Amino acid sequence: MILFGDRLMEKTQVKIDIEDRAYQFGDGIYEVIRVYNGQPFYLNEHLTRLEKSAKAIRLPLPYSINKMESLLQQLLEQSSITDGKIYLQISRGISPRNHAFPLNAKPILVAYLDAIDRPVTKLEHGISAITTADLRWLRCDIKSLNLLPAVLAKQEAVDQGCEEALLVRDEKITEGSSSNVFFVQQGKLITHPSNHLILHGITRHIAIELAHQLKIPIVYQALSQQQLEQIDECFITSTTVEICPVVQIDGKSVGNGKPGPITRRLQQAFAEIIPAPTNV
Ligand code: PSZ
Repeated sequence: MILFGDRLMEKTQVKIDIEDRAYQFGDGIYEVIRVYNGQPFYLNEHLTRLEKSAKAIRLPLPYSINKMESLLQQLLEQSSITDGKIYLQISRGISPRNHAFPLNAKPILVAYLDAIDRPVTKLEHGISAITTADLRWLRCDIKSLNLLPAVLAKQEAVDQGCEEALLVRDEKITEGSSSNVFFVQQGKLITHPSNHLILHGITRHIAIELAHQLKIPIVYQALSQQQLEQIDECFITSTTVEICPVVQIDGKSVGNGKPGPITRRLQQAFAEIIPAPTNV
């Protein structure tokens, strides 16, 4: 079932208009929310970020945060899926094609739930990454539907047999094509400051909180591509990939080529905050 506006309907009943601005301009915003054991994970944080993205592109949200929470709850309750991800997008609406904002278009919410599993093999053994140019715009903090540069970067990684592309702007690594990135050097975590050049990932924020709890020092600094030579560990974070070791970058091993001890401590701490099944 798909949540279309404030109604649940069969996927085959949903009609997307060819003049939907999400379709023609990528004019909209989205969120991906993890569901563990029937419970949306950090839902408030995702909806707060959605609200910020909406404000940044001057898109009036069609429903209040409370209303969206209850709609998403309905989406979860009618589904047999207990472990998955909710994709939620809001388009600026339907109007004859014209770049300027339409006067009377109504923003359209679409959300659905897909089953997914934790990426256990990647979490255990780590992934490989490449570096490539960050060709995105200057408001990467907005979770906008315009993903073409991210799509191209990810495909470049896949073409080289890798799982993620680390993006480089002005010789500095910003983030992954669909993840935030952290490095470990001499016992310290290094991550890009949360400015307009990166998405302020919810999982990044969780990793930072866990690092504080574990008394792992954090430096908010962009790592240059040259400094990659000196790092001991690397991991990426995202809603679906959680805290995932990166063991190879551009064909070179990170550290000894195995997930490092600080990454492992953070992964362990993350596993402990995943909601357990509730007894019914
Ligand atoms: O299922 C997937 O492949 C997902 S779910 C979320 C993402 C990918 N990526 C979100 C993301 C991103 O697109 C960029 C450019 N930077 C960072 C992230 C991580 O954000 P959170 O932790 O909020 O998912």
